[in-house]
Amino acid sequence: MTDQPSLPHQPDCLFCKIVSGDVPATIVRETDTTVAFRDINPQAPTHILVIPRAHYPDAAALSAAEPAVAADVLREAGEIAAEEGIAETGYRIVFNTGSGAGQTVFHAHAHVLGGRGLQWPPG
Ligand code: DGP
Repeated sequence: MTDQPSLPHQPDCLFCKIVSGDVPATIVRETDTTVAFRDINPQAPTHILVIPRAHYPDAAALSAAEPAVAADVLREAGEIAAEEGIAETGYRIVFNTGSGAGQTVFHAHAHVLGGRGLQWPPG
């Protein structure tokens, strides 16, 4: 049996705890590299977070270290939009990056938002 390389993990990270099942969440999809779950404080009728299983503090760090996993996150976001029925009317994928942009959880995540009209520019 070969050893699996361990994923980057931060014991104190909320989203790492969702990945491990130590914090409950409403999971909508999972892959070998990603987990998607409903946001606890939804900002739109559909508001789902897609995260890598591995801990990277933000989308820039994820895409620099693991571009294929960053692509997995984006592909999952699109699949979820189709499954949730928001693809036809339009939806938004948001990566808040840095506290000045509103990032509060420092484990890379894509917000998938839709089901209502979305304004531009965002606040
Ligand atoms: P951001 O502000 O971009 O870092 O987004 C973090 C999101 O995480 C925010 O929309 C709320 C959501 N969130 C925070 N804590 C929890 C939690 O315990 N469970 C779930 N499902 N979502 C959470």
